[in-house]
Amino acid sequence: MSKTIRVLFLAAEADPFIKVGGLADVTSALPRALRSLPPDRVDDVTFDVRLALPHHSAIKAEARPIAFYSLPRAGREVEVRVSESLLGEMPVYLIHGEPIASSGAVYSSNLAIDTEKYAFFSLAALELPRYLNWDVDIVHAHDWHTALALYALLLKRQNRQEKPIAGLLTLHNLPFMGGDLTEILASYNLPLLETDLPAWAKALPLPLGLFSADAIVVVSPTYAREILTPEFGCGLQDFLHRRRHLIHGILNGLDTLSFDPAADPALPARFTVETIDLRQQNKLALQHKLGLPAEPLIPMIAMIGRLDRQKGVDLALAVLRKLTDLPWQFVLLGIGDLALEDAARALQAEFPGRVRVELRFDSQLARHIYAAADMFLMPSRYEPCGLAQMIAMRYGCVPIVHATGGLSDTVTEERGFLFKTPSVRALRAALLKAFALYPNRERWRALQRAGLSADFSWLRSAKRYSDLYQNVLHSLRVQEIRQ
Ligand code: NHF
Repeated sequence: MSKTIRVLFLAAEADPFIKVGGLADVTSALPRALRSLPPDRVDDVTFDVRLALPHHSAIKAEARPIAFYSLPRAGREVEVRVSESLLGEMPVYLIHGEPIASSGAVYSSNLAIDTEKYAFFSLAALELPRYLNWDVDIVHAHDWHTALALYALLLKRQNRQEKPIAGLLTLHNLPFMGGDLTEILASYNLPLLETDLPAWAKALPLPLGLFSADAIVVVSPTYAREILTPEFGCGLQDFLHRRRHLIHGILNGLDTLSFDPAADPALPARFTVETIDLRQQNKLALQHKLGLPAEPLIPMIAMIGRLDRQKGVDLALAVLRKLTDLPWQFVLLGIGDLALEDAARALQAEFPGRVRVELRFDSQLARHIYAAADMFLMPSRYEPCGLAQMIAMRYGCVPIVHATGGLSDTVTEERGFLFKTPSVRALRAALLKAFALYPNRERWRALQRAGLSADFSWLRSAKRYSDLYQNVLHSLRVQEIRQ
């Protein structure tokens, strides 16, 4: 018998509505991949997945009003206005209300304001299915911003108010846990339950979401193991260890239709595994565009993304300074930490003939760089999944990465270079290895071909989420029968 599982995704951002980081790629691609899964072979299951986002002021999408209700708070009512937009065929609900309107940025520098805004969003979004008469089975929250919804769901379940709904949390970045909820919970008349969380975490959104979730997905199998250790567990490792049976590592996918070197309009020369020699034209075009010497055989190293200590940008800049007796060119694209931006500018000023630093967000230039450079540096100190290394491989740019999180799970020695500690020394050794292999065209091509042929599609991840949804609903039913 065919069955539809209804899932409401809750997220702070989703491409193309609003995008700050990699989270937006996942919350845009995964629900659509789930919706387009062919019906399950055995149970004939399909997914009606929909997405709710805060109606940030920067969102300009067309939307039609569909619901209007209010949340009781400290003796008054806070209005919630919801409008519906579409992403392909998927309904996207944009939730509007005073706490969202009064805070301009998606993420501000004021954690208290963000906590207030996302608490309102989480609680308002949780009520939405009732107003839509949409009989939701699973609420799927992402990161700290929406984790409170799972806690509120658990409270409802304890009160046996409505049909039990399962709660799933995908963890994209453990260190970001949100701000103190003690007063906010009280104002919405929600109790703070006794939990086995450490004292400092008892009233933070992400830990409460982790406590409440029926399943926790971590965006790569390696990061799922790493968060159980003191080095990566951010103080929650013991708490998480007690829940390890609920934790699943599922690697993010890549939008392989959009990131396709054979069809990407941003590339001067498009290519496939068979015509990989055409890549050379992209390199020459990029050297020309950026005013670097047109040298086809010099190794070109690239780095693209947020300029952040997490990403190891400081390590990359330090290493290049130590390797100036070797020929290379370096292209850096991104924005972020002001001190790192200054350090990058300083490197360019010192080596104007071989370094180009483009301090901006430019997705078209990024695609050109992926399709032109020879080596892609990603010395992240930790990396829950990482997307750039997958794009790099798909575009024939050989990754050199710290063996952590999703980098370990996507970059193999057949496709790139891995080093074990995030240090200048280890990164230098890995770069030297890459430089030594680079002149061997056959072996270099083999690395590129292996990367280009790897399967990073969302279909693979969506199938794993589909199995997990079904298992979670099954256990919930079993729990209900037992109670
Ligand atoms: O890819 C989306 C992204 C990850 O490693 C990335 C990160 C934040 O740090 O899951 O979330």
